[in-house]
Amino acid sequence: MQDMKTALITGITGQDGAILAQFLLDKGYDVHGMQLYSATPDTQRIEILQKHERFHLHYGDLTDGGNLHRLVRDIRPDEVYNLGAQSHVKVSFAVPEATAQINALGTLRLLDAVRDTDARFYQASSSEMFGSARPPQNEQTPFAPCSPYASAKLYAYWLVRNYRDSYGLHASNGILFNHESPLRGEEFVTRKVSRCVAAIAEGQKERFALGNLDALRDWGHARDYVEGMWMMLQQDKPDDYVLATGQAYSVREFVTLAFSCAGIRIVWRGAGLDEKGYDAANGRVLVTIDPQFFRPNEVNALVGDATKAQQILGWQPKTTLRMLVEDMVAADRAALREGHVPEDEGFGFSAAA
Ligand code: NAP
Ligand code: F7E
Repeated sequence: MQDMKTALITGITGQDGAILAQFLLDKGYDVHGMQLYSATPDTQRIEILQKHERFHLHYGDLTDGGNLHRLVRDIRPDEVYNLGAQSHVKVSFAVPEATAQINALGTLRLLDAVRDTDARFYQASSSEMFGSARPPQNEQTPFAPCSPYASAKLYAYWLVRNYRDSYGLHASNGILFNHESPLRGEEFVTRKVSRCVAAIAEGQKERFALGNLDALRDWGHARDYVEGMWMMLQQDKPDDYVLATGQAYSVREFVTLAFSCAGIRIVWRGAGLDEKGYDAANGRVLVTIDPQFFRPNEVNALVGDATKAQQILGWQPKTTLRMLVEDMVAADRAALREGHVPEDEGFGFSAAA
């Protein structure tokens, strides 16, 4: 095919990498994904894509500059999507240096590998960079990062702008607010909740524990957001865009909604560490608070204003929070019925995380 484009995606095994890969394959792209070496690889999200003739996997690592240069030289991508990251905010307090190596210097290495090519570059910047800045946040809001994760992402954000201004690189920052899906990592709050609610609804679990229920987040569906990433690279000029729904919900509201999707009405009683969520039908405790899930520093409220993306890209989120939560809870219930055994409380969350 004459006009077939080639894309290189770092972080292909993650939520966004897998969904973006599918999106680009559907558009006729040749998709190359960079996969980290692991003795026990988890390629579940891309299993179905591996059968596709236009899907190719390469070992690579954002901490290895030579490897990135060779990949870009050999693949000669038209578009590079830098989605690879240590993406967990709380974990970044435990491994700040590794987070900086991957998220900050990793982006520098990849930009340098792309610098002398015609490839267009997408950087997975994050609403976390706004940190303690007052919502709603948009492209003009001053950044105030509150974690090693956010600080590393901010370094990468500025490098993208530096490379764009200094070398004329078509490099754009997508400043994305939280986006979720049934493919979301199990350590993020939405997926932890959808899995636990599914397990409770299927009679396989009694209750689970969470951290800060008051945090406000702007949760969208990842499939809407990967389209926005692609739209940014189709523009004549590179730029930076916020993608968000503009709607804020607390973690508590998310949990309430998830239970309602499973036909359970939850009521909240108590305050602070003593707050609990009860099954309104029988008084059973469903949710407790465990300080192990608190963070050294919390981002209280992230709510995005995506007016610029709407006006210039024509981007609009298509999925409501209710649709997203229904999708996630239904997928986790179906997985349990197919025989996936739920893990212990915490679902992969160790005290260190
Ligand atoms: P994710 O599921 O955690 O995926 C991260 C990916 O990065 C995984 O494929 C992971 O590989 C890979 N990775 C980790 N260390 C790496 C390294 N040293 N070199 C290369 N790749 C490495 O994250 P996501 O939710 O899809 O998010 C995609 C990107 O968007 C991330 O950069 C994230 O920080 C950013 N972001 C996400 C959101 C959101 O709400 N999802 C919002 C804003 C920005 P393994 O699977 O082998 O660990
Ligand atoms: O936490 C609170 C927690 O870990 C959301 C990443 O994709 O989005 C994500 O970062 C909120 C926080 O996502 C638990 O304290 C309560 O306030 O799901 P999360 P995040 O930190 O917002 C941004 C945009 C990114 O860029 C990141 O890569 O939920 N919370 N109880 C909890 N969080 C977790 N994980 N687990 C709990 O038990």
